[in-house]
Amino acid sequence: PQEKEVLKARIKRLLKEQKAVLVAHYYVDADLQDLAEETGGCVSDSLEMARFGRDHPAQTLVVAGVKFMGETSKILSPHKRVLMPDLDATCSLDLGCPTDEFTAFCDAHPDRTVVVYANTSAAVKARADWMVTSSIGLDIVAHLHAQGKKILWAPDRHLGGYIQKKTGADMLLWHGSCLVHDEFKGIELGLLRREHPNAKILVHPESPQDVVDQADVVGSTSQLIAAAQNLDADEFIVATDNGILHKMRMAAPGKRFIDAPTAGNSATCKSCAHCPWMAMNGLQNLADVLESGRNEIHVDADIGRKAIISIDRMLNFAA
Ligand code: CIZ
Ligand code: SF4
Repeated sequence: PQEKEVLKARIKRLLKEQKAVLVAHYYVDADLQDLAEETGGCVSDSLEMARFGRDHPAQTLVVAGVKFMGETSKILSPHKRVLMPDLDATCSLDLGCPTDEFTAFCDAHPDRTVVVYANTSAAVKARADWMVTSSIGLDIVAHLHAQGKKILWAPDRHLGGYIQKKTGADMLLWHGSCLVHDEFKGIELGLLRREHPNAKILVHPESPQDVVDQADVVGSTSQLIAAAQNLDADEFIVATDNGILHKMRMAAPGKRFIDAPTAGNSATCKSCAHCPWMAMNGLQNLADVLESGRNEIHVDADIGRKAIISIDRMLNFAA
C-alpha cells in the first residue's frame, strides 16, 4: 500500500511536469480510475475518452485502456502526443477483424452501407461509412434502415444481432465477439436471478442473446452506470466487465452490485468477467511511460483522415 502511494505521487508529479492528462476507461483498475479523477482527467467510455482528450488543452494524452482507444484518441487529436501504458493491450474484437479480410468482405458487398463498432482498428474505421458506439448504434442503424439502406456490420455479432432484432434492418454480420462478454451464461443468470428476485439486470449488448433477453436495461457502459444510479432498486446483477463496478458503487452508494455468472461457476472464477487487456494497465507502467515518453501511439495520417470521416458522421448524428 505504501508502494502504491509512492507510485501515485510520482504519477501526479509527472502528469504536471509533462503537462499531460490521464484518460481512463471504466474497465481499468480502480486505482487508475481514481487517479484520472483526482488529477482532472476523465473516466469514461471509449468515445467520451477521445472527445475529452480532444477538447482538453493538454498536449499529451495518456490513455489507460486498450489500443483502439488510443488510436481513436489520436485520430481525434492528430497533433497531440498519445501515450499508453502497454501497447500490447488490445481487444478480441479488433484482433478478430483484420483489415485485409475486412476490406475483401466490404468489396464483395458494395451495395451495403458499412457500419463498424468503435472496437476496431483505425484502418477498419477508415474503410467504414459509419463508426458507432453501443450507445448510439441502434439509432443510427434504424435511421439507415428507414432510408432503405442495407447494412454490413462488424465486428461484434452479438451487438449486431441485437441491433438487427430491434430495428429489423437487413444486416450482414461479421463473426466477432468480445472474449469477456461472450462468456456470460444465460442459464446460470436465470438461476442467479432466482436467488435475487428483486435484483435488476443490467446487460451490455456485447453479451449473448440469451443474456440480453433477461435484461431490465440493455446499454452501453455509461447507460448502465446511469441505470444503476437511477433505477429504484437495491440490488443489481451486472453483465459487463466488472471493472465498471467501481464506478457504479461510487455513483450509487448503498446499492449492491453482483457480477453476472460466466462459464462454469462464478464463485470459482472471480475474475472471469474482466478483460485481460484492460488489466495490463497499472500504476507502474503508467509511471514508466510518463517518465520515458515510450509507447506513443501513431496512426498513419492518410488512414486517420479517412477514419475521422466515419467517426464525425456519428458525432454529427448525435449532435
Ligand atoms: O466493451 C468495451 O470494450 C466497451 C464497452 C468499450 C467502450 O466503448 O467503452
Ligand atoms: Fe475488447 Fe471485450 Fe476487452 Fe472491451 S472488454 S476491450 S470489447 S475484449
